[in-house]
Amino acid sequence: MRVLDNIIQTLRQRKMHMTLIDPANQSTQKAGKIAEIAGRVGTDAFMVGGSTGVNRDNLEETIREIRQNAPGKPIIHFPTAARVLSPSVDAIYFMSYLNSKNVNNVIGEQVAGAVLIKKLGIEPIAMGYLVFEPGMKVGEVGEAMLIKRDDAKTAVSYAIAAEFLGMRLIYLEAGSGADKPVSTSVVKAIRKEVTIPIIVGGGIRDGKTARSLVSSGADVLVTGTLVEEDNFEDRLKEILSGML
Ligand code: 1GP
Repeated sequence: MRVLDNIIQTLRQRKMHMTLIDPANQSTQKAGKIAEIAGRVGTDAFMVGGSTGVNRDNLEETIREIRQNAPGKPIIHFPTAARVLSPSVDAIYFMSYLNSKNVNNVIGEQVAGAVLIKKLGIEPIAMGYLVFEPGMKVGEVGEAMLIKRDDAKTAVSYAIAAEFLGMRLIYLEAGSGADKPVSTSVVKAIRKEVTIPIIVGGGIRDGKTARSLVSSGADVLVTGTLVEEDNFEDRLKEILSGML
C-alpha cells in the first residue's frame, strides 16, 4: 500500500507516531540501534533527514540501517534540498516551506527535484510545512518568517491555504530541539478549520505533552531529539502511551 494511503487508513483508527532520524547526528550504527528500539516499542514510521550535514552517503547508510533494524516500517524522506535524494525510501514529503522568505524553499527545490523523484518512482506526499518560534536550525537556515507559537490566526490562514492548494498533510514545526512544541491552542484552531491530517514536531519530550497535543487534534507526532539521548526507550514508551 502507498505510504499516504496507509497513513490515512491508520488515522481512521488511531493517532500515529513517527521517529525522525537525522543522518548527520549520529553514527550509522547508532541510527540502527535507534531504529531497532523505536520500531520495537511501536513507532509507526521513520522520517529521515535534517537541516544541515545530510549527504548522499550518510542518507543511504542511515536508510539501510533503519531498513535492517526495523523491517516493515515505512521510511519517509524529510528532505533538505533537491541535490540530496535517495531511491531507497518508501516516500518523500514533497513539502513546501510555506512561511519561508526564500522562494527557493517554497517552490524552487521542488521544481529542481521533481523530474528525478518521478524517474525514481518515489511516492511524493504533498505537505505544507509551517515553522513556529523558536524555529531552531530549520527556522534559521530556512529563512522563516517565524509564526509565534500561540498565533492561531496566522497559523489557521496558512493551514487553510495549504488545504486549498491541495496539500495532503500540514506539519506544525517548532524546530528540532525546541524547548516546547507549538501551543495546543494553535493545534485546536487549525483542527477546527481544516480536514487534512496535522503533524506536530519539535520539542515533544514527554507523555503529558503528547497527550495534550493529540487531544487538541494533532494526528501524527514526531520526535527526533529524544531518540538521540541515551536510554530513551522508557521516554518514548511514555510518549506512545500518552497518545492512546
Ligand atoms: C524536527 O519536528 C522534528 O523536524 C522533531 O523535533 O528533535 O525536537 O523532537 P525534536
